[in-house]
Amino acid sequence: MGLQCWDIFCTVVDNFGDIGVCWRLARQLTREHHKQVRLWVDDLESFNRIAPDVDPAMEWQKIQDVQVFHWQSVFHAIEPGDVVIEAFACELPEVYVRAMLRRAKQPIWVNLEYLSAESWVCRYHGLPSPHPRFPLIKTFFFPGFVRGTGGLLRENDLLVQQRVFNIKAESAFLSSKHVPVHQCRELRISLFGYDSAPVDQFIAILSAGTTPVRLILPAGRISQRILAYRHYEAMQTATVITQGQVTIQIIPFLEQSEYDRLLWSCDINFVRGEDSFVRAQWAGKPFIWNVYPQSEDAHWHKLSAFLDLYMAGISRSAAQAVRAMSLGWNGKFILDATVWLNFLAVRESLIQHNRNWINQLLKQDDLVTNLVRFADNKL
Ligand code: TRH
Repeated sequence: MGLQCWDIFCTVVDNFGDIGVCWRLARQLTREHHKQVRLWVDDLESFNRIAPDVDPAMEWQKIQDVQVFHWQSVFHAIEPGDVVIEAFACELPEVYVRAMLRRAKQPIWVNLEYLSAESWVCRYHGLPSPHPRFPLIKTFFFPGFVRGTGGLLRENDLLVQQRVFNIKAESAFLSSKHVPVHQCRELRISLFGYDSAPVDQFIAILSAGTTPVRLILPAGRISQRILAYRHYEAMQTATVITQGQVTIQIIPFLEQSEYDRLLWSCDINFVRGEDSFVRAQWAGKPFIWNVYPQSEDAHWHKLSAFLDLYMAGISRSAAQAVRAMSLGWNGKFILDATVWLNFLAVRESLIQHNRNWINQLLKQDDLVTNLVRFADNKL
């Protein structure tokens, strides 16, 4: 039998989360499970931001053993893979679906959904959904934090890699990004968030505080706003602005595995969406999540379900501090210095809590292992 072939279809709705997840998934399938992977992506420019080896001008290229295809509006019929992942309900090309019908053995068709900690996820994970027109069935696969869901993305050597990332490796990484080594008492914070996050307010709070802070932002919309407001021009390598106790450092947008290193190197991480949010949890440092804003307040349910799950077993003061900071950061009320200082005060207990949280997450298999097991049982 030849190598099992997996097709992953990904449309970049906006931002980097869709391709961020698909790229990890593709690499892990290839590296750890020896699958032949074809990754179909409609926006190679965005892909190139997180994986600079990707050439946006190429229709086909092989990167880290993954075959990357530019998914264009005209899709030529191909022989479908054994397993087909439709990421985030992106809708497969009609010609591809028809080709699936013609295969002697129908491919396993999985719709990979967005991550949520809401309780309904366990009920919907693994449900089959018959195609409205063709005799094909797709299965809904929901990532999640608890048993009974599809699990989270986690490479099998991730925690080992984190452990061997010692002070020396950290300094080498940071100096390659022109970030100086830890100054005495300085708190290092990474910031990746949505435009709507109260960043200016946060900077004002940090600036007037008593703790020196280095706020590190990979270049993006927030950093552009910070620069425009202060009539600064971004420098090629690193832009540094000092305001009271805070030093804002804008670094170039990082390659995806380097972004992990940034999370490992900081004392507190502000993350967003789905993928950076999960990576911050594995990093084990205190983190604040900027949830992707959705219509009908769906994001508030997501945030609250996650906080309930994540904070189970934590002290009441830590829970209150994390909740207040999370709600303030996500715009539920005005973020003030007290909220921030209360969060800072529980930092040590959060580091301990995050170890327990990671151990709890480790009780379930990772998303890719679960997907492979699901497909193998069907094939
Ligand atoms: O970019 P996002 O906001 O993505 C979002 C979410 O996935 C959301 O659920 C989805 O609906 C929406 O997109 C369309 O945030 P996320 O998920 O954290 O993805 C960011 C990716 O970018 C992640 O893989 C990490 C990567 N990244 C880098 O590679 N380098 C960087 O410097 C930074 C800041 C991020």
